[in-house]
Amino acid sequence: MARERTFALIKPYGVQRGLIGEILSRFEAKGLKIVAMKTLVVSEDLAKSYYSEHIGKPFFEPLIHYITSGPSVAMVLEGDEAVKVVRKMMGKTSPTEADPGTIRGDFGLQIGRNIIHGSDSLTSAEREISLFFEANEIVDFERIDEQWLYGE
Ligand code: DAT
Ligand code: MG
Repeated sequence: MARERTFALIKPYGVQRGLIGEILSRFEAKGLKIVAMKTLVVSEDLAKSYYSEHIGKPFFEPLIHYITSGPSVAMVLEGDEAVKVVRKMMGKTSPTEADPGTIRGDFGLQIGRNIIHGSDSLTSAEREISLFFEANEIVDFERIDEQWLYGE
C-alpha cells in the first residue's frame, strides 16, 4: 500500500451548517493525518481553475457561484491509499445516492449543495493541492499512533 496525499474541501454549506468538526473527526479517527488546513473564501479565478474539468457543463455556473458564496475549509490529508479512502468516506456525487455512513450520505440532499469535495485521483490531488497550498504550508510530521496504525 502506498502512502498518499489527497486534497479535500469542506464547501460553504458544510461550514455554514457547523460540520467542520464532525468531518475532521471522521478523517482523524480513520487514521488520516491532516498535514495542511486553512479557511478561505474561494475566489472566482481559483474556482474556475479548480473546476476547469466542468467548463461548459450546465451546472458549471451554479457550481462556481456556490463554491465562492462563503468560507470553505481546504485540507491535505495523508495516509495509505488516501485518495480512495477519502472518496469512499465522502460517498457518491449525488447525496441522494450516497450511502448512509458516508459524509454526503449523512449530511445532505442536493447535488448542487454538496458539503465536501475530495480528489478523484493522485493526479487531481497533486493539481488541487498546488492550487490551494504553497509547499511550505504542508507540514511533514509523524502521528504518535502511526506505528500502531501501520504496524511499522
Ligand atoms: P465529485 O464531487 O464527486 O468529484 P464531480 O467532479 O463530477 O463529482 O462534480 C463536481 C461537483 O459538481 C459535484 O460535487 C456537484 C456538482 N455536480 C456534478 N454533477 C452535477 C449535476 N449533474 N448537477 C448539478 N451539479 C453537479
Ligand atoms: Mg470531482
